[in-house]
Amino acid sequence: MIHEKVKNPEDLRKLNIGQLKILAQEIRQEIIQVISEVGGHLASSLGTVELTIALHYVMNTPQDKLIWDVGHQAYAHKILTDRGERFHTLREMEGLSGFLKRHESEYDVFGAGHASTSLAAAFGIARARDLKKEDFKVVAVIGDGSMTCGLAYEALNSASAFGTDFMVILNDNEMSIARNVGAIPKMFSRFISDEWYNYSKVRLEGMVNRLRFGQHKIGEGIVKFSHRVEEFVKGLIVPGIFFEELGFRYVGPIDGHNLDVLLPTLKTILNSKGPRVLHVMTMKGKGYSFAEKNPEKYHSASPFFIETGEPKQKGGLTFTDAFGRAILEQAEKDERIVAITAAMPGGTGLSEFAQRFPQRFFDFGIAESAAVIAAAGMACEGLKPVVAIYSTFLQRAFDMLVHDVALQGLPVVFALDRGGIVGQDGPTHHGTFDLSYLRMIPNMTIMAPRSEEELRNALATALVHENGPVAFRYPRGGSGLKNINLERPVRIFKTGRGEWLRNGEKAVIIGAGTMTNHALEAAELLDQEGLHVAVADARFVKPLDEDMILQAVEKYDRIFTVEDNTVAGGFGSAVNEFLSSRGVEKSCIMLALPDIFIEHGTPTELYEKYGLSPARIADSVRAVLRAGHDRIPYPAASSTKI
Ligand SMILES: Cc1ncc(C[n+]2csc(CCOP(=O)(O)OP(=O)(O)O)c2C)c(N)n1
Repeated sequence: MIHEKVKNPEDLRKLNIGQLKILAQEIRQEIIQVISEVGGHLASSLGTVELTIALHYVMNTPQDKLIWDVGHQAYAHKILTDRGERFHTLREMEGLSGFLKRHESEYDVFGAGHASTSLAAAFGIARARDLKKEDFKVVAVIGDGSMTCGLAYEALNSASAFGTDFMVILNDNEMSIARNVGAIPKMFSRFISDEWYNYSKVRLEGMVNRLRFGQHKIGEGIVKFSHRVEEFVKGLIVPGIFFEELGFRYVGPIDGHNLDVLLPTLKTILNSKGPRVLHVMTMKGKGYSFAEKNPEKYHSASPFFIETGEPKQKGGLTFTDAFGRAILEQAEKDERIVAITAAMPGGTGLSEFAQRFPQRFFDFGIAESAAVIAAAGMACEGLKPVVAIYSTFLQRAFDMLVHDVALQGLPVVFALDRGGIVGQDGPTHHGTFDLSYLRMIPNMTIMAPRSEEELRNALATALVHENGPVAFRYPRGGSGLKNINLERPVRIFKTGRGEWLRNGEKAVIIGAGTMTNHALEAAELLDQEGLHVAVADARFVKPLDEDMILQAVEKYDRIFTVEDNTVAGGFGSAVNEFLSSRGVEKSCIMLALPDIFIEHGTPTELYEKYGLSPARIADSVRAVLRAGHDRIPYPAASSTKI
């Protein structure tokens, strides 16, 4: 196996083109094999195997800087940069990260997980190089999906104004997670369907095929014919008028799976100067037929059987499913309801809504900020916008929440999926800041439903709320609770009212969201030891159920709060702020995530590590009640650095 001998780009550069082609096949098999076991971003990574090989081959990495966008397409990059032997640990706790991480490898030049950052990062690195009078190449790879985000254009705008010497690879597979949306991807595909392109492609392939890649002579071959490729390259500029107008030299599109074409073209463009774009066509899922046919399904796959493509485990009802159903149910009754997503129609449960109400469905692409402002605009005109975004990606639109929605008191509903710990996608994807960043915004109402049924009620409640925005956040997966019935009549919650779930003797745990379920389980464990604690569901993180908290203070010696949000400014913080504002001497003991970036691992592992599993909650309560500890020590700040 060639790939066992190729540990890093230096080894790679010793291979000839025939060996590179075999290596590509081997890496592809390795990716399919490992992802079928551990799950992960299969389709995107299969699409970039040749591109990765070619880039490391022609660039002098790690001295030259290669910057990937999102980082979900970088599995081949990991395998080829001294991490091949650990690749099977991908996404496992303490194993390799599923994204890019500066602290994992010197080849991971810029950490990523959120989209559309690579161009600005590359610009910054290239400018720093120039100021320091250093000499290396900078290449940023960005997907067509990530080009739907304004950040990419902000970077292009500055980069060309400074005449920055760096190269952009537009990795175009005509897909975001779902089919790409909007005018810009359409423009890219016009380049491809151009008759002129087809003519040029034939010309380039003919020319490159005539290059002689004899054993070990690939470098020579490229140099010898580079002037002809250069000539050809000039001819390719015509369709890139868009980039050209932005001050970038445009080349392409070329076939991103054909090393015979990729290598000489990359080399030539890499060695030229100024801001430049190479447009590369790739196929998402390339080499695994199920993923080629259904790239959306395999964008982020859970473990699957290679032969059938079927998932190894079938899940039950999820919060996302319940949200998808609940919004359909509401939309049938009220035609002012519109649904908005930012490139995640499937992930947020809106696929069926999109089919049923295409006129009332808006996918903005990876443009969370614009999506939120547009929702505010719709609310101005009396529509009822429901913005469904993952908690972590709404961070992108923080100012829009403040300035465009809350300040104007507009009734926009935010359905925040993937709140709390998401698991193996790790620190870039955990939704562990939302209660804090939402709570500090005036006019904001925040709910945290603890079950799929509560989520349905939370949506109904949010839609009748007319004074300002309402957000409700819920985790990845399902609550696993029995007796969930999504057919019962919906309940409109009284704003700022929680619910007592069980009585106890000395202590009470007040939970936010699904952590309330962990609290209930913890209480059952403690029952067995003769310690009876009460449990309440806060339901609203803002406004707080102040009466409930005051009752808790009166009735119980000890009050605990539990949440899967950072301890900094979250639910427990809110309770303590309230207690202090009322001059209550007691404070609550906050069971929450520590003020660090939480690493990747399964939710079960992470709840256990950070004291939020039922058993660990019970440990904390026991330590306070039995041993008289006053504080629960947070785990040492071994913060994950990305
Ligand atoms: C800010 C942000 N919003 C949403 C996502 C979720 N997301 C991950 S990859 C992706 C699609 C990216 O498409 P593209 O750049 O074309 O890469 P491809 O997967 O097609 O290779 C999306 C929407 C994200 N990572 N970051």
